[in-house]
Amino acid sequence: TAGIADDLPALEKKDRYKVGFAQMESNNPWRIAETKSFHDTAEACNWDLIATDAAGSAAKQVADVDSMIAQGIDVLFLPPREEKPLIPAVMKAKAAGIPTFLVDRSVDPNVAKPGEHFVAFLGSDFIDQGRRVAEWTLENFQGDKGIIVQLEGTTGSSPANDRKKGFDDVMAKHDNMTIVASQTGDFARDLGRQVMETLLQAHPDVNIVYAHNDEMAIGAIQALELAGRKPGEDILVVSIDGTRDALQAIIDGKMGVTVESSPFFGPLACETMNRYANGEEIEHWVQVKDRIFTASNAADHIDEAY
Ligand code: GYE
Repeated sequence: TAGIADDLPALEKKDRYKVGFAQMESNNPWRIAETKSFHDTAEACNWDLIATDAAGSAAKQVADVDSMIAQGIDVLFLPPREEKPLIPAVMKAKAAGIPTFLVDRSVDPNVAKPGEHFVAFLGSDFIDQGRRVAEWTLENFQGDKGIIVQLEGTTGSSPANDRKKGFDDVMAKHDNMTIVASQTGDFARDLGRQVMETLLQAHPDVNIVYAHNDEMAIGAIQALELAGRKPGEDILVVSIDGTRDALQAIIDGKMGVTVESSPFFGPLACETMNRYANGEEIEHWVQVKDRIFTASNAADHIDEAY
């Protein structure tokens, strides 16, 4: 196939493709919606889809990619759980001549590069998501001094790194805003709840909670309510994703905002892969544009949420 950067494996044009999707975990609605999106796309895009679930283990995710390579996939879609541990998987796929597209998370760009080791990253601008949450918070927080607790996503993952950076950079410019604690909740509801319980004891004066995803925000709301706090009244909860439970929490007045991070990657994966097979040069970052959900529009979007 012509027109493709010399050192990337090409993708032959075929009627059907053997496609690998190496999911990282399935313990939350976001991941389940993403996997479903790949399954839903398979028929329309003429894929024989091999989908695996690494159950939250980067080591298993690497092993899952190994076994897909052994099964002779034509193309790999990989959401790397963490930025560094999945680099060997990207390198092995390239060595095996399999074009790889990273979806929804990326790897350490100093080591594995789009256009060189993998074709492209398909996903959101996580720094901008963090920035937008911070800006919305600055505009809508009612008190004088913000005492902020941050619940971080999976340590070493690109969205956790970048959602923190975007938010922290904006808040650093505002003297009335203090981040008193920032701790991982691994993007999981239950851990978000547990971490919030602990942090609430250390910082009872917290009045803003920024969670890197909706699952942790919902967990935090549960912890706050158990402790007798009133999310939406005496504490502002802000987050990222746009899940059904988060939109409902916004409608119920318990959450202020969620900046969208869509899990529906199947159609974009199909389209990008076909462009590549046609010999088109693919931009290194196929960027997804995110909406913002607040009390003014949450009800309009809850029916399409997951
Ligand atoms: O926000 C989170 C999920 O990588 C963009 O991972 C994705 C994030 C998403 O666990 O809920």
